[in-house]
Amino acid sequence: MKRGKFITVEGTEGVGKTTNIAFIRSWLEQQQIPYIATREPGGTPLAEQLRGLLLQPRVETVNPLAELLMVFAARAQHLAEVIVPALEQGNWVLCDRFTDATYAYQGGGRQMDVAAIATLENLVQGELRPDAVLLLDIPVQLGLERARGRGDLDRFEQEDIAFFERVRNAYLARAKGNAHYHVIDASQPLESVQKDLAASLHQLQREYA
Ligand code: Z5A
Repeated sequence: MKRGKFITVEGTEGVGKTTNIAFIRSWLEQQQIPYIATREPGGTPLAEQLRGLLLQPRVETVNPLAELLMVFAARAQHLAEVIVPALEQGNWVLCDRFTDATYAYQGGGRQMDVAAIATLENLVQGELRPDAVLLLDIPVQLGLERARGRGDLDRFEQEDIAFFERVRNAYLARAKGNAHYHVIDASQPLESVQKDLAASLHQLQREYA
């Protein structure tokens, strides 16, 4: 059986991931492509518990290495239980964030050693990498204005603007010259964002055929 495509959706705060993932799902359904939609951190009961621990605001300072290891612990479980079996059964996997988020948030935002992230990536994923990264990009200030209209802030959302500038720069640096990244201008009106997303999805579908 032909392995499915592994597509991830990435971006900083307020880029519209949730809104646009709903659009991608309806596109996949229209094309009658079998798929599963999942998210990181999370995607299994254990990984969702780890997500809760990671996002919960707390008084105790969270050690960046502890945070990084929790992200990859959740990922190992998610890969074994959900992502790899789904791909092997021929499904496309649509994942809300994956390891590019680790390079952006822990590498860029927390300024952790990128080589340590790469070591864990190889250990946890082997050779598995996304076939396409749909990176929704938006100026940080605009994204924060959109996101902060939503109410209570999680532990990451409480970071300052410099943190999110580093996150955005890390994403854009990874995307540069890398053909499997599709950088989409998410500051456009939603209709234009979704037109660009559909163009990327059609390209992927052609490559898969
Ligand atoms: N994290 C990490 O540190 N390391 C890792 O390896 C991984 C994750 C995997 C949880 O992520 C946190 O985990 C994340 C990094 C960390 N940090 N945070 N925070 P998450 O993905 O669950 O959380 P999120 O970033 O808040 O995602 P979200 O809920 O999908 O939010 P969103 O991208 O902002 O999407 P939205 O709710 O669809 O859009 C926000 C608002 O903008 C909403 O009112 C929309 O109606 C509006 N919107 C959307 N598009 C438009 C356009 N085009 N025009 C105008 N308004 C728009």
